[in-house]
Amino acid sequence: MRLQRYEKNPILLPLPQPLHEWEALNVFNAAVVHHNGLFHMLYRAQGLDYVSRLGYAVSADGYQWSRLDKPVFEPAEPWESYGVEDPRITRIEDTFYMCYTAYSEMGVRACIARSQNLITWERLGVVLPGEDNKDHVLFPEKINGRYAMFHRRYPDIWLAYSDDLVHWTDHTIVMRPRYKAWDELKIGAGGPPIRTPHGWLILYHGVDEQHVYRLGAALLDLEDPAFVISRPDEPILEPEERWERKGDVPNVVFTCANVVLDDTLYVFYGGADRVMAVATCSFSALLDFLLKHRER
Ligand code: M1P
Repeated sequence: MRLQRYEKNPILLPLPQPLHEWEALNVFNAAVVHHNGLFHMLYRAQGLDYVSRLGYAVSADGYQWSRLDKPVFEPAEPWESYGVEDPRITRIEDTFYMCYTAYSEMGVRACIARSQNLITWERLGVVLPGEDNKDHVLFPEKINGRYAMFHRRYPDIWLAYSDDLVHWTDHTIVMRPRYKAWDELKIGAGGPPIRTPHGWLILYHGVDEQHVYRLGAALLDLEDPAFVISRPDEPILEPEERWERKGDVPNVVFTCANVVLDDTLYVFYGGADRVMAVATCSFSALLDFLLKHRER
């Protein structure tokens, strides 16, 4: 099972123009949500200063995008001084929550902000204080009465629970890297988990000893997402195109966003830490593939 790339990828390129210095070098690893009939994207942008800021773009079809001239989210806290990175947006009831990585001389920190309109954001702060952490993403609904979130304590994907989205407890490992596989070195969650009748469908990235980033899929128990129902051996996307192999960091496909519309799964991903792209598949076909590879 492989994702099909959009034939006119990349969908977003750096803009080396005077008004866009902040996104002159790299635009990648975006969050995307579908809301009120439009796709909304918050993408990570770097200019020549290498500071990561978040830009906003909008699209009717997920392929053609229009963007704003200025970033909508920029470093503002001491722990964000080198940038705000890799947004993952989850809608819970009427609020959008953005998980993002803050980077500074202190290291990387897992942060959350919230918004009603995807443009103006209110920070909730660092949610896993005192530890290097990233690749966190919220579930779209509470599980057994509590908010749930994946996060990455190197090199594994972890699950944690919270009553208020700020204090997180009951940390459990969900998936570890696999010995001598495409995901042997480290792994991290992709976009928000997707509820299906058979379990939570998730996408994740995995890295091998040659530092090649690929994407995989898994199915987790609805009541206890620490229980893995299916994790096929094969990746669903790996670097092949020139703009996935060459960029700011070579051989990277990295996703923070998945959207399901009718039976199409749109996977938005960064190519080589330089451009944004999209690939799709039939959602029911991916679910069938996962169910055929059930582990127990
Ligand atoms: O350069 C590849 C990726 O490296 C980091 O991801 P991770 O620590 O999960 O492997 C991030 O900096 C990510 O943004 C980047 O795409």
